[in-house]
Amino acid sequence: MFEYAPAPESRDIVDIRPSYGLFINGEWVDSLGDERDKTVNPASEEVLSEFTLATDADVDRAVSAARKAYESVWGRLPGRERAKYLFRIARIIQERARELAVLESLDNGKPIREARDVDLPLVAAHFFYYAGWADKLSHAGFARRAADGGGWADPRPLGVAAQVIPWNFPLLMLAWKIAPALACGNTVVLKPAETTPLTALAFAEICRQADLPPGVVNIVTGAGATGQALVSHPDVNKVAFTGSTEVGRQIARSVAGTGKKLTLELGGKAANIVFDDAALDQAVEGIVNGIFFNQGHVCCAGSRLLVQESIEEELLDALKRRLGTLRLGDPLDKNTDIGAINSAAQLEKIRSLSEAGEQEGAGRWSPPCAIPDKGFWFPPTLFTGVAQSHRIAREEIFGPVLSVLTFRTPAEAVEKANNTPFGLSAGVWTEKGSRILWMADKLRAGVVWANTFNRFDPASPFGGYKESGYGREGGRHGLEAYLDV
Ligand code: TXE
Repeated sequence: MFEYAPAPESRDIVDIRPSYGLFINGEWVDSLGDERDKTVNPASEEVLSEFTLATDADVDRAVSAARKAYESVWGRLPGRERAKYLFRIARIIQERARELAVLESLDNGKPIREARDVDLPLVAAHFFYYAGWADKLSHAGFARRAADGGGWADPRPLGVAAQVIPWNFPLLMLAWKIAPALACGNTVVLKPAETTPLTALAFAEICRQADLPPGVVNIVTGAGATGQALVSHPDVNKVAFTGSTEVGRQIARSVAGTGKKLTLELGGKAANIVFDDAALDQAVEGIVNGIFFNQGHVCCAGSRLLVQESIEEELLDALKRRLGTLRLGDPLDKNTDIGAINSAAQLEKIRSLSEAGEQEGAGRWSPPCAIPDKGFWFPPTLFTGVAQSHRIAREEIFGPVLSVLTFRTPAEAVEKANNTPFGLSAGVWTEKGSRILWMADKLRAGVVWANTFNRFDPASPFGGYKESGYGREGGRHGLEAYLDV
């Protein structure tokens, strides 16, 4: 293990209230019920704040506020006016980026370096990107003269969007959902995850700072029951969900036949495929980034390494050396590579699937790694000799655990990569351009990265095949999910 001088970011720059209400119609309001929960810092188990578990009646108030704002203001505002608000929000996020990064790191457990250098720049970029679209929806191919000359196809917002987001990228998932919805003229009721409500609540304040008209964005906190009340509210026109495949299925069932539009971004079990001609040092960095970024709490994480048999030993040696340099610990320390697991429940899931890996006969390896006494932690872990039938090769672990499988030919790599109920992403490492194109064509994944991994851009559509969900977020395709024509 390497020795580092600690370089902690200051937590004094964030202002966390002891307790939060709901953000409805531009105001902080108390719940009509009295149920509350606590959000904790997963690195220390210290209580950060209390938040409200919104009731059905609270959700109803939020949806009514969103409806009123849609009918009276936002749905009628010219795109160039909506753009001004979105640009303003983007700039405020940039100005407050350091504070928001610390808040995210405290509530989620992610390393501050990642919150600061990845999450926050992408959050601002999404608002800038969709601000740029708001005044162009009547052009750029969205509005079209019908082919037979008989009329116009005109893009229209849907109305009220119900958005339910997970805990792995709390503020970034909020940006992915709110920015395109507002750009298209919809209003929003968003529910953050129960373990990470704080940046969504901070975003409510940003809406006030940006003078966003009341009711355009409403934030209701709560657990699954609040999410269920929100997505099944009869006055909602659009449902957008990111989370587990199981809850995605339930939501699809509850939305079926209601006329609501639905996009689902669910789990994954991505293959990161390394050929024998790949630049190995670069591939090792890509593998580490693919599975250990954000503790592996990433829907598109490269959780299955498919390595060409002839380089397995060499690659695993290099990978183990690299894993020995990863530093696990205080998420607010700028040196930290591996932060805390977001919750006790998620830690339990990672543990139990890892135990299943051992029981099924895979070889388990982790670098020497001191685990802090308090908080939820899991060391970077490799499983070798993994068979396709093993649970660790089939189920989403959503933690810092990599399952290593081998292949001989490109065709075998494709077959193994596609042998999963999921289809969100994949990575290919090779120096051969023709092979990259061939693989990208054959892989049943919404995103295929070549000689890189986990690279995001607001202009690129993101979403899955099969049980990874449907619909796309990001780019021009992300707008279509919030428009009727
Ligand atoms: O997800 P849930 P959990 C996967 C990952 C993880 C597993 C469980 O494998 O280990 O899911 O995580 C809200 N109606 N992903 O339990 O329950 C909930 O309050 C409406 C992949 O945290 O799906 C939260 O806001 N909403 C993933 C959100 O759904 C409901 C990200 C996600 O929680 C609801 C997260 C209901 N019936 C987990 N029940 C990804 N795709 O990135 C819960 N919620």
